[in-house]
Amino acid sequence: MSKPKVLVARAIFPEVIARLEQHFEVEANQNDETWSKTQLIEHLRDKEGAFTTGGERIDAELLAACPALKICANMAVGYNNFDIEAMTAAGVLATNAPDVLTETTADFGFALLMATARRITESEHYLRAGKWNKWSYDMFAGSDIHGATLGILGMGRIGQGIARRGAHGFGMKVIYHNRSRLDVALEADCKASYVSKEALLKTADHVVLVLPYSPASHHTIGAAELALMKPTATLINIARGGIVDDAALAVALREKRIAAAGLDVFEGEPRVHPDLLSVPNVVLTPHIASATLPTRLAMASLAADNLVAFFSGKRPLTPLNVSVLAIK
Ligand code: 8YV
Repeated sequence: MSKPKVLVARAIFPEVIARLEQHFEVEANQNDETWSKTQLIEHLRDKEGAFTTGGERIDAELLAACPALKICANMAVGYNNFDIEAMTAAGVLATNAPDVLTETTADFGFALLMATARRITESEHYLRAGKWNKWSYDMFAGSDIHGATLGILGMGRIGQGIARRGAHGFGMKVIYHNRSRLDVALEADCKASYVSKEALLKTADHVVLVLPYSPASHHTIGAAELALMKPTATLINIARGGIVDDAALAVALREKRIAAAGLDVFEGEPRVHPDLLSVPNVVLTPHIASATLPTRLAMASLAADNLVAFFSGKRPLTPLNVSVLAIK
C-alpha cells in the first residue's frame, strides 16, 4: 500500500523527518526556502498531510486548491495561522502543540520581564558603545520585580507558569484577567486574583500579555489601554503580534507614558515597526520564547505524533477541531 503524502513546510530536526519517513512519503523543505502562498499551494496540492510551523496560512483559498488535504499539524501552541472554520468546513483536521512548551515559554516571559524592568540590554549597548566612563547613583535605574504587582492578561498554561514564577519566586502580588476565571484551586496555586482588564492595567507594575490572537484580541493594547498604565510600568508581549498596536506603543515609549516594553512578537513579523527600533526603552527579541532545543524537539515530535496517529486511524493527541474526527 502506498504511504500518505505529507509536506513539511519548513526546515525541522532531521530526526523528526526520519521518523515521518517511516510512515509517509515526505516532501521536506529542509533548505528552508521562503515560499509565497502560491508556492505553498504548489507543494501542498497533492498532499494528504501538512506539518506547519505557525507561519503558513491555511485558509479557504488554499484548502480549495488542495482537495487531498486531511490534516495540518502545527508545531506551535498558537494557531492563528489556521482558519479553523474553513478547515472544519473542508473536513481538514487541525492540531497544535500545547503543553510541551509551557515552562520554557514561561521562563522566557520572566527573563524578558527582568531584562526590560532592569534595562539589561539598554545598559549593555551603552557599555559596548564605550560610553561607560564613571558610575552614577541613578545610572540605568530600573524598576523592582520582587514585591511588585504582576498583571497577567491571558491566564492559560503559560500565564499560570509566569504567575507561579512571580508569586512563589519573587514574592510578587499577582493579578490576572482572562476570558474566564480560573477555578479556586488554580488561583490559589498561582496566588493570583482575578480583576477586570481596566483594573489590571491601572494597578500592575508589570503587565505580561499571554493571550491567544484572534480578531477579537486584535489591538487589545492600544493608545487608550497604554494611557491607563502607570508611567513607571513595563509591558511584555510574548503572545502574538497584533495584540499590541505597535505604532501606539512606540509613541507611548518615546513619550515615556510607560517606562519600558519587552517584545518577542510583532505586527507583521519578521518586520518590526521602525519606530520601535529607534526607541531605547524597549527590549526586542525575534519570536524565541519557546526556543530551547529540547522544547523545539518536543514541539516537532508532538506535531509528528499527531500526523502518525491520524493516518494510523487513532485519535491525534491534540486536535483542535474535533468535530472533523467524527466525520472521518
Ligand atoms: C513558535 C509560538 O516557535 O507555539 C507558539 O505559538 O509562538 C512559538 O512557540 C512559533 O509559532 C513558530 O512555530
